[in-house]
Amino acid sequence: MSTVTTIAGQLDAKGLKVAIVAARFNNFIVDHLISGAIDYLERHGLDATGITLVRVPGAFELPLVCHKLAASGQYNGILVLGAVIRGATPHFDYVCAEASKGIAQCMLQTGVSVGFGLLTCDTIEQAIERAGSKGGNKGIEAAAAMLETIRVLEQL
Ligand code: INI
Repeated sequence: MSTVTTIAGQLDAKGLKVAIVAARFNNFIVDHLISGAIDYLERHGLDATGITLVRVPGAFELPLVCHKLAASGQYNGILVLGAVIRGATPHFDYVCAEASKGIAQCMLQTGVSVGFGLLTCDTIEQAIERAGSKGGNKGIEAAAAMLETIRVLEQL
């Protein structure tokens, strides 16, 4: 193992500029993802002035705004937060598919680290579990992944 060249990202957010794009739909869940993510980033050295929060109507609007922010060249990373909860119609499937596909495309097209903090849940209970209760907080996990990837990309 000693001869293996290993590139890994430090979880140090000092000096970065990060944009958080968050859906207002299901805000009672999304607000917990936002506060968890901001708390995580600040505890890892990011000054609050380095964080820009952009609100969009719903998950379907996340890719467009994510792409505009990433392409602006002003941010080291983008964190996408939202919650899609299954209803009585197939609407859920279309919103989840387009949002996740668009967010992945944004990351690949711009080369900017994007944290994927979009909950896709069958029930409200599943969403609550993942927004700061027994399933942890997916906003924090996505912030950590975005940060680690920023620091990896810097070394490549
Ligand atoms: N948007 C969400 O973020 N979560 C949902 O659960 C959701 N559902 O279930 O409908 C949702 N729909 C709105 C969608 O994202 C768009 O904002 C809307 O279609 C207008 O473009």
